[in-house]
Amino acid sequence: MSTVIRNGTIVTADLTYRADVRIEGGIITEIGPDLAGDEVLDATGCYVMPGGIDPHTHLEMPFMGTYSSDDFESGTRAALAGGTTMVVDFALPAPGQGLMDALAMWHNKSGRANCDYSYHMAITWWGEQVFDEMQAVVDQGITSFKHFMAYKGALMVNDDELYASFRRCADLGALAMVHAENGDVVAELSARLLAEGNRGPEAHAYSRPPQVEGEATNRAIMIADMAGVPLYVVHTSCEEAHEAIRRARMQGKRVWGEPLIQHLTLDESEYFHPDWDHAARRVMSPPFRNRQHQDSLWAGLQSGSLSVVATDHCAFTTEQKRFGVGDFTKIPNGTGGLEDRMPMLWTQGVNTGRLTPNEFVAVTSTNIAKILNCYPKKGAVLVGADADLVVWDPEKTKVISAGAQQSAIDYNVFEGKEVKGLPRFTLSRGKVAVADGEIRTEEGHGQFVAREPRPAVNRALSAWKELTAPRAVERSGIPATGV
Ligand code: DUC
Ligand code: ZN
Ligand code: ZN
Ligand code: ZN
Repeated sequence: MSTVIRNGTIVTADLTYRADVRIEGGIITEIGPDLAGDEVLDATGCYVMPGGIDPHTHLEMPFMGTYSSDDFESGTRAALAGGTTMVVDFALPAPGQGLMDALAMWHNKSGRANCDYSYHMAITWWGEQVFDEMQAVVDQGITSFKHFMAYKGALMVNDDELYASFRRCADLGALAMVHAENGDVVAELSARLLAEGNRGPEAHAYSRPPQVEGEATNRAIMIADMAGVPLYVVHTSCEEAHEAIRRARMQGKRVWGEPLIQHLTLDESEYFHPDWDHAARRVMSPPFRNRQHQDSLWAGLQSGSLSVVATDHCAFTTEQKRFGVGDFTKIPNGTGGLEDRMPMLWTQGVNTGRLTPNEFVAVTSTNIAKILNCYPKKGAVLVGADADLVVWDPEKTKVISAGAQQSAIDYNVFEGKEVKGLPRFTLSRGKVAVADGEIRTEEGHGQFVAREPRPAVNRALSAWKELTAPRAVERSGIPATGV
């Protein structure tokens, strides 16, 4: 049984050309003119692109006294509806819990996934057990480790732990990742705001100003440099953090920044909405920023100083958000976006001329496949690659509305936004999961994507050898002053 995508224009991160695509056994087996197959998908007027990869999701995650409401079934269904064919979720050990134990929990949840997936492992505490188990995690194909520099008293790790874990990542050929916000300062600002009577969702934004993100991003970059490990900074939301990443990259450091579709398209005025629910539904960390920061993020994508657009999809219902009535620090942090990332970025990026279609493919799929070392299995339209594809209709429009979404929550932060550019077909390893808006997903179809470590690349920093292998200076003669 073969499937052929006919009459489309293939768009990859570096090429645009007319060709048909043949798929057999979930794999692309031929690319060329006038192909025939058992099942034919008409791509007339459409672009045939690598399916999106969202490297930042929190599905069914225990967090802030509850669980995020999209699980691997609804979350990956939302992903496919919007043209995303792979998600990378964060396996999150509770402090004190073993990494392999957490991994088993995540494998259990992801059995319901409709599309392929991988994980990053979070380092939420430090000790000999964590150090040892990091090797086992890498052996299981999970080669990226996330560190929270915020959420003091819960998930946060301190600088000594960060440095130790970064060193371990370097030795294992793994990628270090950070949520970069200064958790100590956030805790102080939050306490002060509450003491002064600021209890509403707008205080959440005041408690996490750009400075806390800029400081932590700089700190993580410097610590990663000293540890000799490549660094991926998740949810880069402001110019201060972007500036640090830009500078590091210009210095030849392997550092990547990931703006979210929410930060690119929604601004801080959302927190001043008179309706408490409206504002609280948009509480996430880092918070939405002002227009100057948004301009900086777009410029980063255009110039290449920022590499990936993700969602940090972490969906809570209105009822869950209301845990924080009277105390903004108890509003579960997180917003959805899995279904809307690709159409929103196309509409506000490609249709405005800020991004080319090829750049769109790079930042939604190919760049992260390379960073996470699963390219060209994912992120490519090549013979031998997985047939994770989206047939993208640039003329198709809709108005985003919670009533029509796949996500399990009762609202959408992009409600009312008009998008132009939507999937006609989304294919997960060759299986048509979405056809003209009709959802044909298959629970459990998704497979785990194991990734290899990359020992050569993480030792690219010039300072690494000197910093990790110091030699005592040999001197002769008697020192001029006492020893
Ligand atoms: N930020 C969020 O808003 N939610 C999940 C975790 C995070 O860092
Ligand atoms: Zn985060
Ligand atoms: Zn996150
Ligand atoms: Zn299947």
